[in-house]
Amino acid sequence: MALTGDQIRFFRHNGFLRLPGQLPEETIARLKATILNDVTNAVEPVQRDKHGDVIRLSQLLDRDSIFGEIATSDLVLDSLESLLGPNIEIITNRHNHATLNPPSRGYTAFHRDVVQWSRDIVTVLFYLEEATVDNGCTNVIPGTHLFNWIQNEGAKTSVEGLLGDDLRAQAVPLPSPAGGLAVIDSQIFHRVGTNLTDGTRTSMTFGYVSVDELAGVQDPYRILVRGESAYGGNVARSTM
Ligand SMILES: O=C(O)CCC(=O)C(=O)O
Repeated sequence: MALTGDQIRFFRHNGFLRLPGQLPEETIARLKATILNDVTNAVEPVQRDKHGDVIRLSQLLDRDSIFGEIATSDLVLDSLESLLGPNIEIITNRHNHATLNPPSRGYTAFHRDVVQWSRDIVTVLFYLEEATVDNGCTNVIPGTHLFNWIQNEGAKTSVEGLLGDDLRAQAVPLPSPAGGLAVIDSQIFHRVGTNLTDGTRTSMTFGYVSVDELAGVQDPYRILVRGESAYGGNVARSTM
């Protein structure tokens, strides 16, 4: 569904937005079953916590066609078009993963999804289980996507060490029903909440960008999912 002007303004101002619409129960069940199968069989690439438990499945788009089907469905792209314009690519080398957030994971740090504000992306979170304050829903610090004077250290996306208590105190939880979707500006300070329950809190995360009008070559890690790869650069090449 296309976003309203107020939803677009809210996103630009605050750096996050709950998207309209919800994944149907049957889709959630298919996604969860596929994820559970790969977790049970520890199909690489996976990330584990300090106890050796799988906490993340990477490279979802290579695992099963259902992931691409849902990540590029009209439910998602119709809303993203309101933010990114008609030409949209999905990113395969950032996000593209499922997060289980088991209680054993403990505290996770505030981070940005990309280091450079001029290379921003938007991140869509697909909640496959209800996300609550207790089981570690996403936490965001509203408006901090505009705080580009707080510079990440080197190539690290973590900003935890750079945050003062004054800013940390502004964090808000983003609970969601199972099947709910949220979009964040990837420069916003955010973290997966701490899971204080016995269960998991499974989500999928995909990153999207507008087609880069100045890219002379196709980035092999980006796949056009809507519109066209419209090149708009000047013809002349500088010799600088
Ligand atoms: O699942 C979440 O709550 C957030 C995920 C996230 O921050 C990430 O994958 O970078």
